[in-house]
Amino acid sequence: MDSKILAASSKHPKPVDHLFQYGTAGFRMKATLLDSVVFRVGLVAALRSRKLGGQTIGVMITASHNPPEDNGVKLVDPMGEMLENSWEAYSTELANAKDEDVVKVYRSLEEKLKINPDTASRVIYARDTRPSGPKLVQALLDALNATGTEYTDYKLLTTPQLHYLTRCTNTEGTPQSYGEVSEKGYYEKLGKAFKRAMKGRKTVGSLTVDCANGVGGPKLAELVKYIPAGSDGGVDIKIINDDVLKAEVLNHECGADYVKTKQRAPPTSKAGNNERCCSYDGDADRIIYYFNDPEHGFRLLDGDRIATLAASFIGDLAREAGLASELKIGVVQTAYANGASTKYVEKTLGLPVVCTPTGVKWLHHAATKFDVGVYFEANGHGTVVFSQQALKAFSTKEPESPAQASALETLRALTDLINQTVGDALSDMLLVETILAHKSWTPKEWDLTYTDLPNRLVRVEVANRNIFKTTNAERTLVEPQGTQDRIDQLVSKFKDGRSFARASGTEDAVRVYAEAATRSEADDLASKIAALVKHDGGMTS
Ligand code: 16G
Ligand code: MG
Repeated sequence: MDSKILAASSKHPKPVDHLFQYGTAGFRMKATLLDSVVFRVGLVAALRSRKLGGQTIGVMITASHNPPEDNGVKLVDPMGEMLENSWEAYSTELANAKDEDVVKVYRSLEEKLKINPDTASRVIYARDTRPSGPKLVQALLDALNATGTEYTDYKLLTTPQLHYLTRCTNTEGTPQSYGEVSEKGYYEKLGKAFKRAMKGRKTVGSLTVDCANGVGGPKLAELVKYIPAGSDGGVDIKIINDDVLKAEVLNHECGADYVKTKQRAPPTSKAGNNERCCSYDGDADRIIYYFNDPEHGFRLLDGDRIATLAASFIGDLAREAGLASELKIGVVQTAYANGASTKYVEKTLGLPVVCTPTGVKWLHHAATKFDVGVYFEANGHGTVVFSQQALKAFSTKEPESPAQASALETLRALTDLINQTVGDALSDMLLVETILAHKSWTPKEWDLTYTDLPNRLVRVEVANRNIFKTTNAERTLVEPQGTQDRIDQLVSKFKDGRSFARASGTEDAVRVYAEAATRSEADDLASKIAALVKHDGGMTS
């Protein structure tokens, strides 16, 4: 095998002097720099699969909401979860090995992790619609062939579809089976569950879906074939921004990230007042809702809103089903969650909130500690996970009334409708539509559940962002010394003030978040903290 790996590796030389890092979303950068990285990620996938006794590992080639010229690669663990933390470091190590050391590092990892090279290794993979995808797939294939890995190429998929298929593949034929191992199986599962959850209800008006000109477009068009129209107990979907042939339009003036950061609908949207709209990101693992309020203009219904909506609905169903005392239901957020949403969950819904560092893997992990764990980042990435105990309770509890029976059936339908492996824009969208239909809510009524505190996010460039070290789920700085005290002093002067600074995991910058009772106070607090961070970060402005 050594000579095969060496020969294959020589076709994918590493750019000199480039330092790669497996970050919160895998490796991500200009596609032209990624060839050697993808090859080596293929080697890591083979090792990871062998280490886990030949279970199937997923490899996704995508750069999500980044511009078209970027690409990225990440690994999916057997149950459809993000790659285990310690393996991020092994991936980074192999990605940075000198060309002549690739085999040596591969073997040393094998030895260190006690991996039997004779164990079978299996991988499934897919990519988004970027033009650089096919070439990078070739680099991956060269690694899989050199390591004698069995593989299935799923071609174009959304990231959450690959997570779903990874879990289905590894649970096929077991009591934990997660669904049929095919893309069609995914649509069928969601379509059936949606019908069961809606129980003939209608959504009001239509839903305009902006697919960011990414892979979500063709996949949503496929899903629509499996879900009933509005008049039939489903939803009328209008797809926009679904051009995947013109590479340059991907994520351009559209998509979840654009809508969230610009606080406006894509210019291509023709939706009228009070009409539901949502935007996916480039690989359809994020979703943001919004609408135009004739009185107040553009209104964003972000990840915090989806989390509170889901938690309130599932909490009510659990009570109606007589399961509230048996099941621990909770919400997981990051420090970016609006303070008003946290207060709403704790005070109005009476549910616990846990805060974790940024990055889906942390939220997901914390959510699995609940029987029903609802997690969302404000940017629209999230889902709901159910414990084995919750699944058992939903399927074995004997209903004592028709209302209880109905609540239990809806809960069971939700466990199939929700992609429990990772945040999934298609599945989350059907969840939101189901809840709005059950509550007979317009987007305006959803928006009125609580009032967001005005907030501001600022990106601050500093000499070295790595000197900013945090604790307390990124809400408190431990270094540079004294900075946190000065932040606290400033914050204490603002009504409902809250602010934190953390080094970005994806860009060379520090992000400052601030919220306060009024718009001008939030802006003022943000700019004061930003100036402080810039100063303490070693740059005077
Ligand atoms: C990554 C994360 C996303 C997070 C963002 C923060 C995943 C799959 N993606 O895109 O959840 O919000 O990083 O970026 O975990 P930042 O560290 O630059 O603020
Ligand atoms: Mg994404």
